[in-house]
Amino acid sequence: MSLRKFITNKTTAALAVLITVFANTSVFAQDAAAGAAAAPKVDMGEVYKSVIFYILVFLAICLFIAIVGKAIRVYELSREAQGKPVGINWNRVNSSLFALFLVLGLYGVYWEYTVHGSMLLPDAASVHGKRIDDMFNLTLIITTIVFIATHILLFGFSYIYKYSAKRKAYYYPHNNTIEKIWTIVPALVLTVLVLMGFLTWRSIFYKVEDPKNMPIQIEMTSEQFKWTIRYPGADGIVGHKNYKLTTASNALGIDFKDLKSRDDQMADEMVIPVDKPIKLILTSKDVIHSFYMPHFRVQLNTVPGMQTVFEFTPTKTTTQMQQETNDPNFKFLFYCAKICGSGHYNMQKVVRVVSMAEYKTWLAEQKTYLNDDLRKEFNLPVAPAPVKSVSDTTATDSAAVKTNQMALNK
Ligand SMILES: [Cu+2]
Repeated sequence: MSLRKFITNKTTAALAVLITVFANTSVFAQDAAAGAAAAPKVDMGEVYKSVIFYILVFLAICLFIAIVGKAIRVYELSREAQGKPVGINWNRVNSSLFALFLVLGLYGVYWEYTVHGSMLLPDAASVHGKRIDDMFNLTLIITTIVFIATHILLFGFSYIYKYSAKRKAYYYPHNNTIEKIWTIVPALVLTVLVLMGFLTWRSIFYKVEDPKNMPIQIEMTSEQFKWTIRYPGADGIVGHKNYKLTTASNALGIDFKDLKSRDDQMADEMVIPVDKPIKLILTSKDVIHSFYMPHFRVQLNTVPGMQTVFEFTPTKTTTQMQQETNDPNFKFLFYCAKICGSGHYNMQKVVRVVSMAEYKTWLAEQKTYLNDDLRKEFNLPVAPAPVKSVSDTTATDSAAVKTNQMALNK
């Protein structure tokens, strides 16, 4: 059997299979129609959800393209047989498609920047965030220029230098000047970007602390699937913790033998004063999570068995941000940015940036981790009974409130 005959046989066989499939489907369709007539409640919307429907649509499109292709081929062969010049100049068709693609593509870039550009995050609300945004913008401008220039060249050349019987290709194998330009220019641009990135990174992570403006420590502990916030209390230092001390009443495993732990406070939300450095101490109880505060351009992994630290200074209060974004419901949030399990989506909490005075008032109201049960557990003297009729707060709370106020007033 000759190859041609073999291929023809194969094609016939394939067509036969296709026809059988379609014939069967139509039989099914008739059955279904009959069924539908008997029970008028069949939901036709279901048909469009089935995989088979989309496979059939795909096959129909393929068949349509194949038929158009064959028709064009027949047209060309008939012209050839009549000795007429070739009907369709495919080089011109392809090159025009390239040109069209370039125009559509560039419009797509413009559309992306103008429509989706506004969906980027608002201006950074922290000191170092401004530097990160500047770097991001500079990188975006440079890459956009390069992207547009190279694509105009790529598609433009394909259009301009399409095959023509009137001219011959010029053999041009090498040019040192061009080689130098396209090696040195990207190398310089990349060096500048990498150096800027390095210096920005260093300014964020290796800054020298100002003894007159020491950061406020806040410890964040991640676990599946929540965050626990610990404020340092009056001494300004979060105390030791040890996972071996973890009990039902001491979920963080705080070591209350450490004096620095005794005044540590718990909080439901993260409240921080504006224009004051904040030192985040990030830890994890189970797997790796990622602490992420997009508006402050803060993101760092929390790793079980070690502490990671990120220092930043918020520059805008929540109220200010609500005015800037024209959204009275605007809230700063922090999230987990590492897919850590089924409840990952739920790992977010509110961050409230307020004035120093508001912060002090709020902090004074937060409870300490140490309570009477834990005092017993750690063999610590239980605090004296509260003075009657003074307030409803417990002795521990009012003691903590007092020490905090004393410390903040210093
Ligand atoms: Cu997560």
